[in-house]
Amino acid sequence: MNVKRYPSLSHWGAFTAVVADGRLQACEPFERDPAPSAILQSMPGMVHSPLRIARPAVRKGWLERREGADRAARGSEPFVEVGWDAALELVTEELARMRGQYGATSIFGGSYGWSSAGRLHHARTLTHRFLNAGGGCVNQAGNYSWGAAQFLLPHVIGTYAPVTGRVTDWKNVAAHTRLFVAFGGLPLRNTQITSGGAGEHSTPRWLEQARRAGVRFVIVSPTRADVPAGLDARWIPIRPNTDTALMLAMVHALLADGRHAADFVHTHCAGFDRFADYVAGRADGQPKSPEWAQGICGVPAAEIRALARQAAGTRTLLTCAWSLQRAHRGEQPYWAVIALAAALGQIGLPGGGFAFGHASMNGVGNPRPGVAAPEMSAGANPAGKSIPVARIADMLLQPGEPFEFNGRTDVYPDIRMVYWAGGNPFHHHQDLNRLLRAWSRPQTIVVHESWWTPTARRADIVLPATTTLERNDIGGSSRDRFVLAMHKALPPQGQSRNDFDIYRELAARGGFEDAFTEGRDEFQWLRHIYAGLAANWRGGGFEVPEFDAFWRAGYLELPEPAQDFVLFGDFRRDPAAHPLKTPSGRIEIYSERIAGFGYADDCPPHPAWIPPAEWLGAPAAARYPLHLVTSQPADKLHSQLDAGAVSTAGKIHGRERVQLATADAARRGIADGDLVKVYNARGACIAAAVVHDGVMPGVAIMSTGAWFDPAGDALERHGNPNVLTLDIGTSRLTQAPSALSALVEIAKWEGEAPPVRAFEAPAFAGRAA
Ligand SMILES: Nc1nc2c(c(=O)[nH]1)N[C@H]1C(S)=C(S)[C@@H](COP(=O)(O)OP(=O)(O)OC[C@H]3O[C@@H](n4cnc5c(=O)[nH]c(N)nc54)[C@H](O)[C@@H]3O)O[C@H]1N2
Ligand SMILES: Nc1nc2c(c(=O)[nH]1)N[C@H]1C(S)=C(S)[C@@H](COP(=O)(O)OP(=O)(O)OC[C@H]3O[C@@H](n4cnc5c(=O)[nH]c(N)nc54)[C@H](O)[C@@H]3O)O[C@H]1N2
Ligand SMILES: [Mo]
Repeated sequence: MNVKRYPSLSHWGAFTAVVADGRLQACEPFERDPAPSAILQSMPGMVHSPLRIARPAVRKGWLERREGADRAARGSEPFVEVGWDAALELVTEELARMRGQYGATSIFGGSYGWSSAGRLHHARTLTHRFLNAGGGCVNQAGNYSWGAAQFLLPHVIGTYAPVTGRVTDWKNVAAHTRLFVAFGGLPLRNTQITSGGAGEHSTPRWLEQARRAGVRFVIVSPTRADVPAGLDARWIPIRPNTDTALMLAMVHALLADGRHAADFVHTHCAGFDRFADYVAGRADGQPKSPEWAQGICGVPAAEIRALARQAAGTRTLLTCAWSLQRAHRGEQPYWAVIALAAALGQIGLPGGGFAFGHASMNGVGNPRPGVAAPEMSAGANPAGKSIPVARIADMLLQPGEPFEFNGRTDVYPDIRMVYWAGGNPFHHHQDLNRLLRAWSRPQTIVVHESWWTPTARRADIVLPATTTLERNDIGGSSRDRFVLAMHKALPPQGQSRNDFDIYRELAARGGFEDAFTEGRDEFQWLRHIYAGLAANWRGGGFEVPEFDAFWRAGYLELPEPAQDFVLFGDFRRDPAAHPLKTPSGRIEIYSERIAGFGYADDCPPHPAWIPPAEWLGAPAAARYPLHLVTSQPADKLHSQLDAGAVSTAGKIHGRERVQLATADAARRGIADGDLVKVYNARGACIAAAVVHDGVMPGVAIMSTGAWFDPAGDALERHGNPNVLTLDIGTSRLTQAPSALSALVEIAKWEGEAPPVRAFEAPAFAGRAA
């Protein structure tokens, strides 16, 4: 057997692809990775899976009647396989027709999604690059990961860099932090992933170093599973979406005890006094006391007081998982944690202050010099139009309607054509039954995919894309010290082509090939991207080999920085010399700018408790008494590799699991392993119950990622929780997704459950020339 080995990279880690007889046999973890992810083991099966899209395919009705076809038949009608030439001609004609008849803002090219770790062949970037070069499109602003933070934090601290990963680093934490309070916990499952790819899974070793250094951990979360195994941490169970009340009450306790940092809030903050008035209840008559908070968040008042005292008495770092802001009113916990950290007065001190996402992704807080990661440019969008990323269904359902966003009022464009490559909206969006209705609005939907995902099945024109293993690329992340060469290990499977080549050919047909390629082929682009990286690193004082040496070695490594990074260390030392990029130059605990937007009911000018639309204290809880938390899946990245060996091994009766507390299960006659129906007014899905007492009563937890498998009547068979989630913006300020604010009820599934069809290829109605 002729065995070959190729260096490669994925968002779940670097690896060596072992290939024999034209097939991927194994993915061996990168030798420099101390904690590789098991997700790698799903790749061999998936790369050669019968779910791969073999040839270009066109929905039958669309092929026959184009814009006259029944758009609601997407997903149920068979496909006709066509040759590449015919497929590319159809896409070219449609784009030209749209641009000619309706203009660039009739084409939605947001294409949100993760696609590959390789940066040249990053499908979403290439989609933007292609559509921008061809005249523009409607794009998306922000992301599902930390969209509320992205648009809130600049008003408060002048930057959103702390959610891109630049927070007080772990080395500094181990050396200086004594108390580490993690709202949303430290679920190590999430640190399997780095956007752009991890050379080294570093979070486990840094956490271990902090533990050995004697840092005490407090985990505030609705589930004990957010306490990493082996960490002797205190678990404080909390009702979902109520951390703001807990944080406000901690400030109340500090103020009441006179333990707050009166000097710091005076020298480094703006508007703390007005916020303190609110906390004291001087305006609304309601002191935000620990007793008040207990009634909301379920944490005993005495415990809130004790935590506030403990935090004030030692060096304390407060960190919030990104999940806290992926919820209705998600701005508030992020602003409140900054206000609490300000009251503690340790912002900018070693090991103190606030941070975000220390375990939301690998590499957050990883000590790394602040130089660039490899990048591919998408160019500017001549149409100059975008919507907040999570408002896609609103946009498709309400063309011409106004919406507010970050101080501006805009109007939803009238979308006739949707173009998607490298994302799975039937994974990532909320209230998928509503998205189905929205999806039936556009005339034409084009998708590039490698597999028959729920989104590919719901397209009119499907173009088969290669996977990372079938092309050459370069990958890396600004949170990781390694940059990886990704060698082509396999020929394109079936008739698939690289997204780059698909767009190059489409650009050629449209007469703008040079604008898309800038005259470079794959290797010329890799050299070009590398040259940009090398120049940046050399400017930072690092030695970098020539491209060919890098390509042969398979990777490039940055040394650990000599100096710790402390968030806002400079500003702390000298706020006049290092002002923040806020209107006052300080941390804005009260924001005049946000006050000017007039969003008082959903984003007032200081952190506040405003009940979310759905939470355990909402009126709807009488009918749907369980708060559904949807977390990131341990055994895959989002919906990627859901049909793979690692993910399918974790399913029960082929379905996603739902975790619930023993008392909640008993009350409903549900036993561990039972199939259940999880439902609310928006929809229902079938899941398998996992019953234990590591979940707070009143809470149900499901991982995202099961491929959407609707059976009609709003029943989803596979356990995709996004049929249940709420599709509204977090607030008019940031319009981010409210995925984590959903109430549900659960009942035992009686009788035979309909079989899961998610992993069957769609029906074909023949092949055209
Ligand atoms: N309820 C709920 N919903 C959520 C979340 C939550 O916490 N709760 N989390 C949200 C978050 S943070 C995120 S980031 C989103 C993630 O949402 P997505 O990024 O949309 O999810 P993925 O499953 O990663 O989708 C990527 C798709 O790209 C395809 N792909 C991979 N490589 C290539 C390629 O080279 N070319 C092409 N053409 N396609 C490729 C994959 O097959 C896959 O179908 O989900 C969001 N949705
Ligand atoms: N294995 C794996 N890792 C991943 C991903 C993946 O798909 N798979 N996706 C990656 C991506 S794109 C992103 S953006 C990050 C997301 O990172 P996060 O947003 O941090 O991840 P989540 O799993 O959504 O939530 C983390 C924890 O928050 C807790 N939580 C939920 N709601 C609340 C609340 O109201 N209060 C408190 N105190 N806790 C709460 C949940 O118990 C959950 O375990 O994960 C990344 N890591
Ligand atoms: Mo994300």
